[in-house]
Amino acid sequence: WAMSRANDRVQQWLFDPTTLAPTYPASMIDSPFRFNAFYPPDNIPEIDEATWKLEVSGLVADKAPWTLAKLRALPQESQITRHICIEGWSQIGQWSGVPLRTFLERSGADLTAKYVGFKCADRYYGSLDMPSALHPQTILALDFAGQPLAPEYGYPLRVRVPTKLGFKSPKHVAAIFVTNDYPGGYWEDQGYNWFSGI
Ligand SMILES: Nc1nc2c(c(=O)[nH]1)N[C@H]1C(S)=C(S)[C@@H](COP(=O)(O)O)O[C@H]1N2
Ligand SMILES: [Mo]
Repeated sequence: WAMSRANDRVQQWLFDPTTLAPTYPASMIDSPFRFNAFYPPDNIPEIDEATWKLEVSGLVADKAPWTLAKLRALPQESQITRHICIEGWSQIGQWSGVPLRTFLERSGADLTAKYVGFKCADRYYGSLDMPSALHPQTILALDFAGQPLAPEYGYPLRVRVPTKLGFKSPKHVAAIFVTNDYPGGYWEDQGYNWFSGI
């Protein structure tokens, strides 16, 4: 763990917040797209759009929860990027949604804080360093392949961070918080490197 934390510090220092992950033409999109989670597909959470809300807490001025309609009213960004899983597979997909930077700015988040954390409907959780959270390609994805996210791909909202390994992109996000206390993550707390840039 000490070695992994030292590795995190070097990776954070090397990270260039203006370098973009490669993007691809629509002809290269993989279909069908692979599902992955820490459980089999029959355990995918069932989420009701009518009652769903995104909670916001921590170092944020506006803690009012967000509805899907409110998120869709924000500027949207679409990108075709490669999702790379630490388990040894990768696929190209198209994700669209709200840049996390835009969301954090509209929420009055303290952009000098160290971390942005995520809690998910399936008990998964994760976190990003603030420079990665503010990276122009880091989005709160609402759509996959031009359609609202299917349940297996993280309905109704997932993070998509093309500059990091796939486990750094939580699906089924239910809450976002901004903090200076290291939040860890589902796989990070079992030994995966936290920064995990690609
Ligand atoms: N909520 C949640 N998010 C998650 C996971 C998970 O189990 N639960 N698995 C992660 C891992 S390891 C990968 S590779 C991707 C898989 O995303 P996909 O199903 O869209 O391919 O989701 C990531 N985000
Ligand atoms: Mo993964």
